[in-house]
Amino acid sequence: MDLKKYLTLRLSQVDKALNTLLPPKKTAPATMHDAMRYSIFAGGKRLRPILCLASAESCGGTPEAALPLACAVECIHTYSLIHDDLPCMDDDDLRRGRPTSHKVYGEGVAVLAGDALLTIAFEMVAKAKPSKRHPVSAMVAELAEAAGSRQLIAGQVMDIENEGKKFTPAKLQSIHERKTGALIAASLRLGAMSANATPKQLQSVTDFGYALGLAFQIVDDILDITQTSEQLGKSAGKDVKAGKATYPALMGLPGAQKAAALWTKKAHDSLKPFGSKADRLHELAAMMLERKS
Ligand code: GRG
Repeated sequence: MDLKKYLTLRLSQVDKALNTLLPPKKTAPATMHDAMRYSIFAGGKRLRPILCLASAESCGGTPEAALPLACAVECIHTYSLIHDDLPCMDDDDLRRGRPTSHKVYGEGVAVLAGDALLTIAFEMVAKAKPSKRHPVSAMVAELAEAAGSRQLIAGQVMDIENEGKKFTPAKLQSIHERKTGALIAASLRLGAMSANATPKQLQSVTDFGYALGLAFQIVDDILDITQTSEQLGKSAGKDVKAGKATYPALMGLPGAQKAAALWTKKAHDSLKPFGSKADRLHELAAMMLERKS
């Protein structure tokens, strides 16, 4: 199957599963379930869940077994976007081509929709089946750690605390390892765990995830200055306006493009132990470097 067909197939499997796993729109309190669904089904690229499913396949497992875990990482990701867009954080009006949650539902409901997506993610993990090496408790711990105060939230705190300050490349990297890399790595690790991955396979997908996460973030910084808001479905040019430290600001556009290619190469190299079993992950990494939104 070519990559385009693969992406369409996996995206529709993820969306179908999310539709089943999330409470129906009219379940009370209807505003809450409407708000959760509004942000989840706003048209995200579903990169993290697709990486989760592809990782399971590379480790010899099935996408079906990884599906609740793929949905869980998407819920965490969407919650982080809703909260990141709030007036008390990045104060953004546009996300996934639509007005942000707080613009439509008000701040209170938007905060709670994020909280509810964060919470239901763990309900979804609890529905996953254990593999021989990896009990469901290990999967819960995996996601909690990646989303928690030492990783995803740590990245956001560092971002807030360092606003307007001078950055070294090392500092920027450590923020993005937490803010972007940890959830991408956890997506791959959870897929691998559902497929009974060996410690060696887990290490490979972890290294792949962190390298890919950095490449992804550098490309994100580049797109922020080279694309329009319409193309991105979110406000473009915000980083420069907010005086945010970004890779192009630190090393110029050509330097950032080189860095993205270098991290993508590191990502590819991490998959060596898999041989051709990781072909799909290689394709996804190449696509993420070339993406335009
Ligand atoms: C508020 C708890 C909390 C955390 C915020 C992840 C995060 C930390 C903020 C989101 C904004 C941001 C710049 C995240 C970095 C990762 C990133 C580029 C996210 C956008 O991901 P895409 O492009 O989005 O995969 P779609 O909409 O396609 O899913």
